[in-house]
Amino acid sequence: MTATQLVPPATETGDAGTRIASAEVLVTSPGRNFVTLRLRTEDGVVGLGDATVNGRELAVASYLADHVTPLLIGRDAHAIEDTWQYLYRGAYWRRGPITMAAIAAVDTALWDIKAKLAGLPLYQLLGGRSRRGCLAYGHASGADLPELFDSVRAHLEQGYRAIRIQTGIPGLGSVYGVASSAHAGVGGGTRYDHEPARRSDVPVEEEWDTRAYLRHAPRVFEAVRAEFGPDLPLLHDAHHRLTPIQAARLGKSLEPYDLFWLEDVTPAENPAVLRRVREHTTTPLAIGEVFNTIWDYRELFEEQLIDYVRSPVTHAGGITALRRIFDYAAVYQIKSGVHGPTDVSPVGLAAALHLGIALPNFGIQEYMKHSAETDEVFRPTHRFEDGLLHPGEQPGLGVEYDDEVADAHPYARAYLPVNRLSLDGAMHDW
Ligand code: CS2
Ligand code: MG
Repeated sequence: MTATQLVPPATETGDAGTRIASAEVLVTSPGRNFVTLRLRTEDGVVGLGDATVNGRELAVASYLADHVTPLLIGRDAHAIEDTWQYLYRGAYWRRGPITMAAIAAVDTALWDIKAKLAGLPLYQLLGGRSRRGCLAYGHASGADLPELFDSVRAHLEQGYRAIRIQTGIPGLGSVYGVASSAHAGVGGGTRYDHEPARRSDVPVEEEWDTRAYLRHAPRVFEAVRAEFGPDLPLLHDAHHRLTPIQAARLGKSLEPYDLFWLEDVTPAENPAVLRRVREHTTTPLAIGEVFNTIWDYRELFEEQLIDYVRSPVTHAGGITALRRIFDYAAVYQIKSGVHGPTDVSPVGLAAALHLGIALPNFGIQEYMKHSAETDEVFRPTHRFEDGLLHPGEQPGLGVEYDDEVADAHPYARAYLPVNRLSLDGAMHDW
């Protein structure tokens, strides 16, 4: 090849056996909906990627099946970076959750294949192990303090070493992130899985009152510290519901209770407002579960306005893109805090764990535990021991998709809830 020739396209490189021979978009609903991309090379090596966007699943399935999978056939499965750029720059319509989840699925599946071809667990290709395991946090919640305390105790018994705290608010009905009393525990019949978009024709309507919340939150943390002592790392999610000045007040009022982080205090569209919050409080801030690209973080990193990055592999363009985000974050002493509710599939969680165990600036991993039905479909091999998550030693991601079990759980339309103000019923952020 002469110096003026273009790089050969990925369809002309690689051994014949490593070219992509098939690309399937798989939708299943073992209790909740998941979208998975499965790539297979000519030699029969299989890679999986998670493309689930909660409550909008079929949009990603169509983006992949109608516009992306036809482009993958014949490409060299080894050309991960070129394929990423081809799908991102090539589409012209960049960014956004649907596009980035689709690219993430392709990227993750290609890393799975590359690691299987190398005969290594994926984390070995990302630099190898940097720690014994990934510190996980679980979700404790309760309609009131006694229920919340029971839920915290149940999590401690399960070995969690860091716990997110959400509670009901006096005077309000159902509130996001709070399990009903029958489901406040974890494990077995009492597992907490409030987050899934509920199967219904219209979203459930929840109720909100910011003043009541701002009054109640510090009381809850005061009570939890009094009951469980000063050591336990505690987290809290404000779910994008506050104005900057309300967020500043919340951060300040929670300072005595030494939070590990306060998450998503303001809406994601205008991240620079966190300057205002930062001026007023030393409570550590986390954001990013609905961000999609490295550019969304630029001001936040360069001005050190946050402490933890919440993007998951699934919604930020895959392992390739998230690794770049974390490297950029490391320049500013900012750590990972990867999103891991049950709507991130076991494939997305496995990808996060392989990345997390290798990362120099790993912080914490959210871990809600998938249902037994979900694990029957995906057969994950990661382990949770003594509060730490381990990606396992299987070549690749360590996840296998069981078609027979998956097909027994067909897609069912489901929606995330919406949120209305108690005062006048106006729509509010949820
Ligand atoms: C939540 C999520 O885990 C979290 O921090 O904010 O459960 C979020 O509500 C869902 O993933 C939405 O799909
Ligand atoms: Mg959150």
